[in-house]
Amino acid sequence: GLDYPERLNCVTELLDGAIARGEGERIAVIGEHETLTYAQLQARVDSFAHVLRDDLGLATGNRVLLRGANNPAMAAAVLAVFKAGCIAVPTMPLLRARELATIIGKAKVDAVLCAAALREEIDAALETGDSGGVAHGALFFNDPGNARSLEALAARHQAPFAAADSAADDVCLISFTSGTTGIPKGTMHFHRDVLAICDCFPRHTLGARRDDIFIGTPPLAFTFGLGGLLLFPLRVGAAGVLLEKLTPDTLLANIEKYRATVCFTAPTFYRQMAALAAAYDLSSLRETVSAGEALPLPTREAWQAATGLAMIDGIGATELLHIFISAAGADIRPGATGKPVPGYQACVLDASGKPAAPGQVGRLAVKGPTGCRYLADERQLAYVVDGWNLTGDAYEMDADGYFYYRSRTDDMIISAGYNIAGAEVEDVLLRHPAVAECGVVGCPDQERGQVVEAHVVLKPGFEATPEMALALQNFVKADIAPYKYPRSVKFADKLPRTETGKLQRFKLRHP
Ligand code: 3SK
Repeated sequence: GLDYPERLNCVTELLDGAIARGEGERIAVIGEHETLTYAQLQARVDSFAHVLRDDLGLATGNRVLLRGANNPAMAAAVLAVFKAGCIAVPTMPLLRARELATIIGKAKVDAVLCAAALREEIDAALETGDSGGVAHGALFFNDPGNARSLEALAARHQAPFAAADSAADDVCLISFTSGTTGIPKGTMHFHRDVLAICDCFPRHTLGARRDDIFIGTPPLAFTFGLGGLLLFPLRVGAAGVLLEKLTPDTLLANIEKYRATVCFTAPTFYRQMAALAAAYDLSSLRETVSAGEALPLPTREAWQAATGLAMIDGIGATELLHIFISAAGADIRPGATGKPVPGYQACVLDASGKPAAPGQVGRLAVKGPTGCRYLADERQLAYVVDGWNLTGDAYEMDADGYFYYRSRTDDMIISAGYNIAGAEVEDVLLRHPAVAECGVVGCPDQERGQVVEAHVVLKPGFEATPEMALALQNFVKADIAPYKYPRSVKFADKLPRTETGKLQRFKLRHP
């Protein structure tokens, strides 16, 4: 059972609890430039938490935007926000000023902790006025030479920090997902949710162990990475390797270097790594976890042929915090994502909302210890119906209870593990002076699962040339996170629309 006490601060359990159990001298996080034991991580978290409370003047429930690449300082910053009883609002490192301003405004952010290397876009976001500003200001970390950096202020606080006496169902995390309408959705999660994800997938499916060394690519700002690279290792006294800017080659090299035992990344990475794996000693790996997008069977097979490892596939969602359907070891059925992770229930609903018969494709519905609570968003009513979370995925269940992914049921494009709202890319393209109309959809792609494809009608006087396509791509890259740019641009004379003028995106999609 997942019976947590009514008063609960997740960091007390994850970090302070580990130290009380005698794990203080064990390695907790490994970064490119520093490695911290559990005791050192606790000291860092405590000093950061003092800065939040004593220097920034934050109170329980204040919201702190976090922006940084994967490294020990970013990990300590997230944990410090939880421990101080504040609410972490992690943001993806690639987001641009306009996207950050929207999040700051929507989440009513009170303060910002940002890595110095990523400062430019946050400064621009705060200057625009669209964000509404942050009342308690911004501090920067990984910023040597700055006398008012997070670390410089933290150095003045050596005393232990008493964790905020939070309730198990106090919100500690607002994680943003891109909405299909282009307006990002904030998903709120409690202290108990943070522990619940540690006590479900990693315990029952992965079999996380104290001697594990976790490694992988997802940013800590994405709950896939936050769980897989930080929370899951801490829960069992293991270590997480937190590295910035990984490529398939450098991930393999670092698995070898750190003798990593568990890897978390997306299928696109595994596909590329399979081709390179022979050059590395990967004998330390015991489990590899694929999530973020559907795992194509050829990728599973290529990885297994290259490494001998049977991949653990999983489906998760920001709304549910982490993986809720998966399978490992002898339970793996190639082609299927798996079965509901213990703690979760899943079913497939037909068009009338009733359980579909085995073999029939329908909407996936999930129930469990974590669930969707959107921040001030009426889309909550569509996502959670009768206590079931409708994830937007079309699935089929077989007679043995295995779940098979079929497609997305909404307009979200999933490319190389990134969720991209077509409507958001359309909004940017429509600001280009040459664009009259556009429709953005996902186009199936061997490498990335899907790529963003823009169908564009140009205004009179503009020519549909390769130069124009490139100009539109660069225009998008300059305005929003570069991974959202349309890799394919198709020009058309007109777009398919309903009689009422609504764009028929399904007609733009490839069969
Ligand atoms: O969005 C996803 O695909 C995901 C996968 C695993 C864990 C968490 C998330 C959000």
